[in-house]
Amino acid sequence: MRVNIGPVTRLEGHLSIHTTVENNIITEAKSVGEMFRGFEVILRGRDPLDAQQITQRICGVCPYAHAIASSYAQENAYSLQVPANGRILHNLIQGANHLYDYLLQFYQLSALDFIDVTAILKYSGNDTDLVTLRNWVKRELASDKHFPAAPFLPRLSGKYINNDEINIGALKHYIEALEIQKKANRASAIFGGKFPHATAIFPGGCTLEPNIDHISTYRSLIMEVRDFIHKKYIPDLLAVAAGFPEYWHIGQSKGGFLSYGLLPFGPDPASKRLFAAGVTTPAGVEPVDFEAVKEDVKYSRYSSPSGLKVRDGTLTPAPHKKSAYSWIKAPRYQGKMMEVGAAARVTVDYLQGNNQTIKELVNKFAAKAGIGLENLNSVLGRHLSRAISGVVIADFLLAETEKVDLGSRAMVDFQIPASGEGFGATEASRGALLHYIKIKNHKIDKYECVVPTTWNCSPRDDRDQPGALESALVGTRVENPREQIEANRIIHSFDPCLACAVH
Ligand code: NFE
Repeated sequence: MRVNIGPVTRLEGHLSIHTTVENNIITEAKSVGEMFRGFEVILRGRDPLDAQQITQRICGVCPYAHAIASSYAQENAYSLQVPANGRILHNLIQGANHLYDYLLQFYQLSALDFIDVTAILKYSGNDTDLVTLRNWVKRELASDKHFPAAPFLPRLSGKYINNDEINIGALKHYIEALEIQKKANRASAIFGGKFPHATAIFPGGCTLEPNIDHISTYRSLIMEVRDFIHKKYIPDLLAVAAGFPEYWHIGQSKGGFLSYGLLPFGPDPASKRLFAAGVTTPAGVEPVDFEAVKEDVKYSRYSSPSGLKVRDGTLTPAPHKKSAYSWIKAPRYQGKMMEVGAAARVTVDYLQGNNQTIKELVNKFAAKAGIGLENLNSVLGRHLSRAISGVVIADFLLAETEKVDLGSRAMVDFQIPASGEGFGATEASRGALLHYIKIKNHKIDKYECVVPTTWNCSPRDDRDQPGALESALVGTRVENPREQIEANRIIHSFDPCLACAVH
């Protein structure tokens, strides 16, 4: 039986999954990116300093990651020495965006796959938000007219958590999380200028000169976010995990893990990072080589050559290409499929022995759940990895604020050379993000972005190997093949962003 799930909701953009189901098992899955964008084409011939602004418009969720990757790439191309303050402000902007994004992903994009919204019918308190929600849900369920209580109902059929206290508590936190996300975004905007699409992130630092008001407001906002992560997000996630322990084993991708590392401790992006870079192999973990990244297009709607290295990348749309089924390219590392994202970031860091706190948190939660490191490659593993990342990043950001040298510049002066090239790599919330810039006659000659969801939601490559999400879906048992709540849980655990994937 063939079932097309799509467009999948509770993610960014236009993703469909074409599944084949036999005897309630998904035997084939095709990840279909349904839209073309073409930012790399837009960038050609422009002033290089447009890049960190224009690439932010790839996405309204992770714009800062694109600005940071672009800034690193340009700093590499211009041989810039960034002042310590500049890099700290980059970190403060980018790190707060990760915190916002993890809360958005858990509460708004995933929690309702597990939490039973109909439990709100039993709510008898007088919290205004919950009373409103109860009335919406009641009206939708009681009437034969359709009053969708979006985004809560309608929903897919399946098992949900059977505990009113957990369900109603999580629904309350769902609403509170929106306010907390706003605080994380305000924190980013203190130094970035605004959310989304920061004006102040530049190669060479940050155009804002930090003062004590900036620092103290930022700290108080991050402390509130941190408090919410510890007191609400983690307990809610653990309650979901306790109700669905089988999801430590469901949704495993069948390739390796790739992470570029996140949040450098020093001004040079090559300095030690809070999360280490690396690529997993059957033997352990190895350093990353950007030259090993190539993008295949056998099943992508492009007529440009397949298997090109990042520095050689080109983009010629071919909407009617016969073999193709997606607008997403298929990046591969040494020809192998990789999963990127929080689980990759945490696993790579753990295997590198880079950050002791990450190791301790993984060990603590793994012991509690009775799982091992390898179970981070699962639906719940991806969620847990985001929560662990949130804990570590919030503490890092507070420590970074102590290092700001008030009265010192956050930006270096520079001239753009007539020609040059550079790579910039970071971790967006959804994973490994690489930008490449080539400059000729003071203009952008080539710009390439290899983006997290391009890895995770890629179609098959030239050797017919599936992408990470495709591989994670195959073999999954679905109770109701027409709806596939199980597949939706897997898709959401990757937190796809199709705007980024097709860029
Ligand atoms: Ni549009 Fe993004 C992140 C990037 S994902 S959200 O995180 O880069 O492909």
